[in-house]
Amino acid sequence: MKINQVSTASFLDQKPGTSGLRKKVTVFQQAHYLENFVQSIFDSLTIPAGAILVLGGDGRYYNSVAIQTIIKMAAANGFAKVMVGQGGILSTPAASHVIRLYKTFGGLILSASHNPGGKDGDFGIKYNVSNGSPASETITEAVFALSKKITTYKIADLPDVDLNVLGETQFDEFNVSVFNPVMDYADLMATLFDFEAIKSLLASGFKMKFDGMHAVTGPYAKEIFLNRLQASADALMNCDPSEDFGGGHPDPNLTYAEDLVKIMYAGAQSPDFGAASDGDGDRNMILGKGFFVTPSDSLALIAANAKLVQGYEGGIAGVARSMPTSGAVDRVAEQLGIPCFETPTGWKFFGNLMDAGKVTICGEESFGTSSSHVREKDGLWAVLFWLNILAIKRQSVDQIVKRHWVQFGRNVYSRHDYEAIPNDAANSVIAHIHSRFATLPNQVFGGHIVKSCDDFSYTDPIDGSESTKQGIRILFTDGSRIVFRLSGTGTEGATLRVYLEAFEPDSANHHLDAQVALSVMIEIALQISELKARTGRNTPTVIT
Ligand code: G16
Repeated sequence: MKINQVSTASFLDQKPGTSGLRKKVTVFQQAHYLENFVQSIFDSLTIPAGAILVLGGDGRYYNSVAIQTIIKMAAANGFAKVMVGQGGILSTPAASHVIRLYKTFGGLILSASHNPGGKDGDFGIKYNVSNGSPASETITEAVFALSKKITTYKIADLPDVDLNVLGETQFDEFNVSVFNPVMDYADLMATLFDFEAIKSLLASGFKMKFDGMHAVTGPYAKEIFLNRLQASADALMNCDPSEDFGGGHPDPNLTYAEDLVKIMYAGAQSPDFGAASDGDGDRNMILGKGFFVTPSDSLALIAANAKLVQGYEGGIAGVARSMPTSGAVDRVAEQLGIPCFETPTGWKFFGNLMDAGKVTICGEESFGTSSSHVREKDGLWAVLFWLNILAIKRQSVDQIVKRHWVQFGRNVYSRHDYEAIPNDAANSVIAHIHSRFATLPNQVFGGHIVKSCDDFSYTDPIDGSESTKQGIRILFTDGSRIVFRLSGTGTEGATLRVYLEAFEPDSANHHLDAQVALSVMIEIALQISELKARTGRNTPTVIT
């Protein structure tokens, strides 16, 4: 096997964000851009003899080109074997599972998640370590530092591998295995959930609709829902992956999963349960008939009902949520007498807690929920968890949520996103709120008294690492809260996220629409931040 050492010049913009490096496809298509980043990852590692690399992605445009390059670079950098999902397909949670199951060295997942795909869309690459978790900030910072001074990369002179044919190809000491990306993951789900109970729910006239958003979960959904749970074919929509996600934006929320939302809000004939997943299969949205379950409530409900589900019937050790996620799960943890951890945004912060056995279930307001069965968030897992709860309770989705609120109170919650605003404008909003930190406490806004404000910092309780500047919190004496944070996953300008929360113990008010119930908080957020004047935006791009 001939190994070429190729001269290159560094790019200075290869800083990984919340979840890996995400850029426009055209940026990745620049000569040496992908190679530089992959070599920087490999150079940050000590690759032992016999190391196996798991490789795959969400099937978006440029996926298969990048895979062929990475296979050749892995061979040149000392990996003994690359395991690649057939067709280059591998959902993020399935990749995490396969990394763990086969005790591999780690994996590269090619995805820009919920961001649009196609020639003019986004591409991304993320490195996951041997426990299946996204690499820590320490690793991603090291990769970024190396990417700024790289001068050469290594690539083997090998022919392309046919990604569509299952099986092994040997090149001298190096092996490429094209494997079925669905089966191991589907088998894992069958151990966690009561498939017989879900099957009888689906056979009882209960109607579900799962929207694959033309993204990676399609093949997984077909195997699990059609083959194993015997759902009818019309339970699935948009389950054929395409390179540009059917021209859509594969983000499972009320704005971008528009077709599913229409079906679920069509009145009496709507299905009983609706769900969607994103580009790489780690996000989920849960809907009932004309009813949206906020991701924060979904997390709380899953934790509260975990004992009903076979994989968790022994109880859960603890829960964790990202800081901007509502405190609904905290109330459940308190009642269960288990710890609840508050981490910065990003799944990578949960890995250590899970490895240490402190946390079983965790989630984020950004449509992510999962458990220690993998080290990633897991869209289909959340959908199956809900179906399992529904199969046992035999109540409607909205009944289950409303009864939960009666028991625990309702953390009314909403997120307002202002997408693709100029970086300067977004930074000026953040700087302005910072400048008010000293004077905000004790001020009264719309009857709410500011208790404190800060920029969230986190010290990992396991390895002691510090993460600072993780979002501005304005906390009120009555338990309400406003959080301002800049997204770390966008590729165009800045996305400013405003997270709004208020606690409502009185069930007489639980029927209120979140935007109505939070209207005063929304006004306060706009007033304190001067967002409209500073960004020129009068309304959010997305409200969830
Ligand atoms: C990624 C991370 C999540 C994070 C989300 C939102 O999700 O994996 O942990 O909550 O980004 O990040 P931000 O608010 O910075 O845009 P995904 O689904 O894009 O991989």
